[in-house]
Amino acid sequence: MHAVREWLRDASSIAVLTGAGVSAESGVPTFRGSNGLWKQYRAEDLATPGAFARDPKLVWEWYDWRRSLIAQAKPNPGHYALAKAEARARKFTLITQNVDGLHELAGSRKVLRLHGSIWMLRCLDCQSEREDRRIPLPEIPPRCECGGTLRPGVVWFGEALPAKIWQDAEIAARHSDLFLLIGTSAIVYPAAGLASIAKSSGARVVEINIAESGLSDTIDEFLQGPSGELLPQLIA
Ligand code: BV8
Ligand code: ZN
Repeated sequence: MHAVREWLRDASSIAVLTGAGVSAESGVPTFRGSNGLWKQYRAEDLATPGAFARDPKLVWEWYDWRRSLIAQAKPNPGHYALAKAEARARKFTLITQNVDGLHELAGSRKVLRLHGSIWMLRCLDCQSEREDRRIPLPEIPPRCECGGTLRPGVVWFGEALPAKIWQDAEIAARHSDLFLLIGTSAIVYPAAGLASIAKSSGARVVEINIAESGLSDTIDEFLQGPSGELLPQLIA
């Protein structure tokens, strides 16, 4: 812990990848944990374009339910610590797989949202995008003014990540000398690949998680514990 605090202080360029684990202490259920969101469903049943085409109502009911959970969630001390670290660091890029918007709520200024935002809706027909925070949504599936069907503004399995955002994330990982991997099972790609991009570019990689992840054997330092507790200690 002490060494990592020094690395944080001395780093010239920090990149961070967060996953659902950083929002767990805000009461937002993770995907694959014991009370995982996907326990009652399988990812391929819901977070794919095929699932939405087959049953937009089911997929929207799942997102509407998650939106109602997230609307009550507050950023936790881990989110605030990352916002503080950004303010203090020379170069700091926060990359998240989360769609809950809690990093922005905690004051993080530059957030690369690899998988989009649960608050954004996009029209399948006219492609118009809008933020809509109404919970519950007035109708499921929600409709666009053009008459088209609106989908959640998130990246589903089998869909490409937003090109510019992915490019910025890769550059940040490549140019980092310290890479923090926080609260992610590191199963989903290409997001999880950022850690090895950082490592192969010479960065030190530190993982913060309550349990081992898919990448735990490739990292330099593993800090076991809840991110809401460890991050404030690291970024005192
Ligand atoms: C792409 C949607 C190509 C938004 C998500 C076979 C078929 C099809 C595709 C694939 C395939 N094999 C591989 C793939 C690629 C696929 C993939 O990686 N699949 C995995 C499952 C093997 N990836 C994709 O499809 C990506 N796109 O490859 O496109 C392409 C290229 C060009 C052109 C066209 C296509 C798209 C991936 C995005 C998928 N969308 N979400 C939403 O509904 O949220 S992914 C979903 O998983 C979430 O976004 C989530 O963020 C992400 C990762 O999960 P985690 O965040 O890690 O959460 P998890 O629950 O897993 O883990 C929680 C962790 O926290 C645990 O480690 C736990 O220990 C820890 N924790 C818990 N509490 C705490 C804690 N840590 C600290 N403190 C705590 N308190
Ligand atoms: Zn439309």
